Amino acid sequence: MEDKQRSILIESASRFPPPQGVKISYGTSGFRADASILSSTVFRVGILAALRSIQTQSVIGLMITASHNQVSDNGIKIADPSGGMLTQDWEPFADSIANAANPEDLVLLINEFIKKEHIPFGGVQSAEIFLGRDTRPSGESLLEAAKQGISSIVGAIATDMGILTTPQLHWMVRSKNKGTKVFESSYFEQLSDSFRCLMDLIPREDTNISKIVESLIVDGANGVGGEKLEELKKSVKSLVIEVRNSGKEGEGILNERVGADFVQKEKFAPLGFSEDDAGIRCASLDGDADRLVYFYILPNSNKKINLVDGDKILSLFALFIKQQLSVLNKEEDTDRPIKLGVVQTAYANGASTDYLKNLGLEVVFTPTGVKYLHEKAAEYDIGIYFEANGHGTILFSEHFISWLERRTNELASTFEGSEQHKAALRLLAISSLINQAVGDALSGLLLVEAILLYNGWSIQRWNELYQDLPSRQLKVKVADRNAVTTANAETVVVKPSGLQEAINIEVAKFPQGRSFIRPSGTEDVIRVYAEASSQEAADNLAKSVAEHVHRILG
Ligand code: G16
Repeated sequence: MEDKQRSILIESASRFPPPQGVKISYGTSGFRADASILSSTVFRVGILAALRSIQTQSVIGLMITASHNQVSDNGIKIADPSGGMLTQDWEPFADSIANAANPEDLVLLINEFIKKEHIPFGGVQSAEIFLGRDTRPSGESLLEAAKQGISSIVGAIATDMGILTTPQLHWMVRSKNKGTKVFESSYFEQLSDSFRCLMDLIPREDTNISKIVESLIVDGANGVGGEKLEELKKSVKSLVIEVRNSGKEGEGILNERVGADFVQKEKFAPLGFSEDDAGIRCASLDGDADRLVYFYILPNSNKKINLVDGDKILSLFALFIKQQLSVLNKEEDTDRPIKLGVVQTAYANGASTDYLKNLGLEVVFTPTGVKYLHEKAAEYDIGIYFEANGHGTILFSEHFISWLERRTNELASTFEGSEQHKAALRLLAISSLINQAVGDALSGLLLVEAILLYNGWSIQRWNELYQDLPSRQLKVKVADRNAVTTANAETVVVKPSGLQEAINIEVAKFPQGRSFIRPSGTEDVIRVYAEASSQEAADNLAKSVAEHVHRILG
C-alpha cells in the first residue's frame, strides 16, 4: 500500500475508534447492534465495500438498517454486484476489520487481505458504492461514517441514493451492474408495469373478483415500507390499499408492537388494527420492507389473528408457477425438463413442507438467512425460497429466461392468445415483478394480490391450502449465545453437549413434536422453535426447551 493511502486510512480511522470491550460479529445479514456503538463498524464496512468494488469492478451497495430490530438499534447490510448479499467468503474479513483495535492493526489487516484476494489495489483504481438508509434517527450519522470509510480509499466514490427500503437498494445495485436504469421511479415503474401485465392476463370471466377487490390493509411497521407503498399505490390504481403505521409523524414507533416480525412471532394484530377489521385481508411489512406476512383478525377474539406467513406465500407462488409451467411445458417444447425447486429453513411449518412435497416439488433446507436460501435457489431454473418470517423471493435462471423469451415469441407467431402463450407471458411478467436481488415485501405483495385475483381467492380460501401445525417461538437471553453451535440446517445442537439430548427427551413427550434452537444472528438471544399437534402442546414444548437452554447456558 502506498504511503499516501496508508496515511489517509490511519488519519480517517482514528476519527472512528471502535467501542471498548465489545466484540461485534457479522450476523445473519450483516452487522447489527445498538446504534450508539456502530460508527466505527460502519466506517470500516465502507472500506470493505470499496475494496469489493475494486475487486469486482462493479457497484456495491451499503444499506443502513436494522430491519425488524427496535428503533434504538441500527446496522449495515452489504449488497454484492448481483444485488444479493455479500459473498460469504468475505465475512471473516468483515469480522476481523470490525474488531481491529486501532488504525495500525486495521491497515495491517487490509494489506494482508488485498494480497490474499489479489485485489488490484493502488495506481489508478475506481470504486463506486450506492448508499441507502431506512428511517431510523441514527441513520444519517451512520451514513456519514460509511461515506468517510469509502472516501478513505483512493478512487472510491459514494453515491447517496436516499431513504429507501433494503430491497430497493439491492435492486438498484443489480440494475446498475446489468446496465439498466437505477432510478427509484424506474423501480416503481417496473413493479407497476409487470403487475398490470399480470392483471391483463387474468381470465376475467372465471374470477370472482368482487370478493377480493375490497381493500387490503397494510401495516407499514412505522418504517420506510409504508411511505414507499403509498408511492407505489399511485401507479397500481386497480388495487385498493389502505396503509396504516405508515411512519408518519405521531403514528407510532418503528417496529413497536407493529410489523411483520411482531405479527409473525406474536400471532396478534399490530397496533392500529381493531376488531372492526375482523375478516379483512391484511398484510404486514417489516422495518426495511424485505419481509411480508398476511393475516386476518378473527371475530370476537380480542385481536387474535390467523397468520398467513412466508410458508403460505411460498405455497401460493409455487402452486401458481407449477400450474403455469404445466400449461406451457408440453414435452416437445423443452430440450430438458424445467427444474423447479423450493427452499425452506427449519422454521418452515411441517404442514407446509408436506403440502409442497405433495405438489411433487423438490424441497431443500438451508440454515436461516437469505444468503443461504438464495444461493440454493439459484441452482434451479426457477427457485422459490421463503423463510416463515416472510423473507423470500423467486429466482429465474438466465438460461430459463432466454428459453422462455424464445418460446413466447414462437407462441406469439403461431398461437397468439392461446393458453400456452398466456402462461409464458405470465411467467415473464412474474420474473420482472418479483425482485430477484432479494426478498422484497412490495413486489411480493403485488404478486400475492395478482395471484389471489387470478384464482378469485379470499385470504381465508388461501389460508385453507393446508392447516399449519401449531407452533411457538421464544427468545432466551443467555450469557453467551455464541456458545451454541448447530448442524443439519440448524436442526441439531452440536455444542454445548447434553443440550440436544435434553431437547430430544422433551420432543418425544409430544405427538408430532419438533423443536430446535439456534443463536440469533440479529439479536442477542437464543431462539427456540417448537411445533406439536395442539397449541398448548407447542407452547409447553417451547417452554420446556427454553428452560433447558436457560439451565445449560445460564
Ligand atoms: C434477517 C435475515 C433473515 C433472517 C432474519 C432473522 O432478516 O435477512 O434471513 O431470517 O434476519 O435472523 P435471526 O433469527 O438470525 O435473528 P431481517 O429482516 O431482520 O434483516
